[in-house]
Amino acid sequence: MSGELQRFLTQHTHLSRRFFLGLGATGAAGWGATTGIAGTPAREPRLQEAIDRLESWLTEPARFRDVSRGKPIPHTLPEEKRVEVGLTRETWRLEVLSDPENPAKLRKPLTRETSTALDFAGLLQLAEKSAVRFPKVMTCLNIGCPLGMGVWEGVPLREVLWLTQPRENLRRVFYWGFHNDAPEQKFQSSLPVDRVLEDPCGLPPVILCYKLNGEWLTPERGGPVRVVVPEAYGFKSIKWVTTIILSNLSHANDTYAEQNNDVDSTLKTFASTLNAATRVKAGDPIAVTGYAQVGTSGLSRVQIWLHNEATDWPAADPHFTTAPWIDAEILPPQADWGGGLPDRTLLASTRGFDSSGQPQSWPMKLAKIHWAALLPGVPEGRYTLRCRTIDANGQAQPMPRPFQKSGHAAIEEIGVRVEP
Ligand SMILES: Nc1nc2c(c(=O)[nH]1)N[C@H]1C(S)=C(S)[C@@H](COP(=O)(O)O)O[C@H]1N2
Ligand SMILES: [Mo]
Repeated sequence: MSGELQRFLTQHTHLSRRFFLGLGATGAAGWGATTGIAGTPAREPRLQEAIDRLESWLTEPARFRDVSRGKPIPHTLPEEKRVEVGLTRETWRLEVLSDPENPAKLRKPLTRETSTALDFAGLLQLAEKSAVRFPKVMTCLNIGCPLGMGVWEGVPLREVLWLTQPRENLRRVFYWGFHNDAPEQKFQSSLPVDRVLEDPCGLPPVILCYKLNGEWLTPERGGPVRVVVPEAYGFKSIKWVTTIILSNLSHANDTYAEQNNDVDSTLKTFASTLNAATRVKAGDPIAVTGYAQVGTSGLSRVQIWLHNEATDWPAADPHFTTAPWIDAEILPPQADWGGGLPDRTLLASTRGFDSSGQPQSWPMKLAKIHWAALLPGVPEGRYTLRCRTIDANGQAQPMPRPFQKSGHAAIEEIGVRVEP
């Protein structure tokens, strides 16, 4: 490391510490403060302003980003066509069949032919006893950034599986949705049967989902019924589900694998910025806000680092592990959860929340959280702003799973120009 770089880093770290020690954490507006004991100084105004502009925790169903295949895309079909093909609550049917190629032994498959396919009323009947609700961020493995954050409600898939009275030779479950009756449009996903039957490590169950944020699932979000797999990337959560196959196949058989994707990957922990000025004045503190996806390995810290591009970074440290990262503040839950919840008491019966509707742990796993930091002012120059997470196992991004095809975890880089 050059002497100049060393000096810069030392100064940068020092400044940052001093800055942070002086910062209180009293939340104004929607952001209640976990650390906001009476008497702590308010946040620096420009930081507070950036925090107040942050998105809400939950996303309104209509504001999710949509990732839908099909020609035409099933949710764009006119209402009468949707009625005809079973894409409404009145006409939906779900078949649960044995795989002809790798048969599982079922006493009572649910078929259209024998009029035993499950209808929506039948699903709601199961819901009376076994409905569950849980928060989950929907993220596309290929796109990387979350599509939306929701409270998903449904019936554990195992309840429907048991209706078929399986006896033996059952190792895998695969499933697909309506795809215009065109075999080449079929988009299927799959799970080991064990994951359907049991919920390891405190995970919520895999569900047949019919509500999002307390409202019936819209056609765009996969309604009337989609699968939702809590810990998985979006492609496991098949929309417009019509067919479940119980199979003795011993390996994954997801359509998504064709794009070189790692179809067994679970949600990764990573951070991204939402607000970062790309042009600032020398010496002015820089307010930065962002979100983190809390993957299956949890989240312990979010950190940021402003690197002066005039100084090279040693190639031997491609993940910047020795950089003078500083901790951002992980923001407490907002007073208003957003997402268009019709009834705030919904959260009181949602996994991860207590009976008063407060989260049982924070940052919450399989969800998004938000963070904020104020960087001290720096001299004129070109800089790169980076943010990263450190998961609950102490692994810093992009580790422990740096490969793009198992989900996005690369450290984000934003150019910042500091002007005189
Ligand atoms: N039937 C069907 N289900 C699907 C898809 C699809 O194209 N068809 N896309 C999948 C992918 S790749 C993702 S990332 C999520 C996106 O969910 P969303 O559109 O509700 O945000 O849906 C999944 N379920
Ligand atoms: Mo996706």
